[in-house]
Amino acid sequence: MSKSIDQFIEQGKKTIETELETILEGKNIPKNLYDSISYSLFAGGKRLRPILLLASFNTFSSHTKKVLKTAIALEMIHTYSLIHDDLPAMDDDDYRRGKLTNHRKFDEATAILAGDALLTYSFEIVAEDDELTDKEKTYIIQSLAKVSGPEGMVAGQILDIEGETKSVSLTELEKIHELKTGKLIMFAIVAGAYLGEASTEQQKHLRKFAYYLGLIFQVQDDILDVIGDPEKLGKPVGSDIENEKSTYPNLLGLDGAKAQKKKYEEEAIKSLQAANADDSYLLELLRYFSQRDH
Ligand code: GRG
Repeated sequence: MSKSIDQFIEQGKKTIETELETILEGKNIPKNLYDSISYSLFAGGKRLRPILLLASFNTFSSHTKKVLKTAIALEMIHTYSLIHDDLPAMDDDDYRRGKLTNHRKFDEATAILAGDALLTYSFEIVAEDDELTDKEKTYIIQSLAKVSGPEGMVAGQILDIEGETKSVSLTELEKIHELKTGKLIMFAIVAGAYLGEASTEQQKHLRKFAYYLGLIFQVQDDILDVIGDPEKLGKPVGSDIENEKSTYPNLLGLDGAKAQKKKYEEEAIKSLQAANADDSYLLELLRYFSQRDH
């Protein structure tokens, strides 16, 4: 680890942005759709998932080029999910990352189609990736579909919507987050380890690490909605309390949520150690996730 974690994140972000710009250039996409896609792809996302994938891969291999297409495919799926999550039929949000949401900037039909395009294009990118063997492509395409599909992120989204009208237990809340946000995070870690040729045993422990990391990400998201800085977050805070949403602070209180986060951190570190991967950026990213302010 020659770079500090901040340098690693900064450099990873730049690498991902360049790769995203390159892949969109020269594509024959109708102008309005292109504008809508790039508006959300370059709206200031933190690129956490691709950075996690790079960190996981780099724990076992230094040939970063091998995972770049997989990393941007993942970011595209994440971006699609946010565009659709903001739609009137879902969260009906006007702002994301301090900017108008896609359907507010363009219109609803364009936003839906931009999401559809990002989702489908991500699979095209992996299928055409010359860096991967056919076996690796199949693995990545199948895993990406699984984590984002009806047993993954989409399942989490519907459970979350249903949960809005009833109170849920901590176990149910964990299930929703494991699916809705955790699965893409899990993909980043496990696919990075797989492509880096980590052993099956290491992948098993890293899967567990990723599970807790996903929950840490979500508790912190909920905590930020209570005590976060709206300027840094690019959105107003307090909406979860107002909407009586099932969140960690609403369920456990603010201190309870912080204590729960600490429990997840301890479990995550144990798994990282079991994978013999604690001397890596993954440990520092765990702290970054837990303490992030936006
Ligand atoms: C529409 C199928 C479908 C799924 C949407 C992930 C998701 C499912 C909705 C997002 C809802 C949300 C805001 C959850 C809180 C946690 C979260 C995923 C925040 C956004 O991720 P960041 O902080 O986003 O990594 P940036 O803006 O940095 O890319």
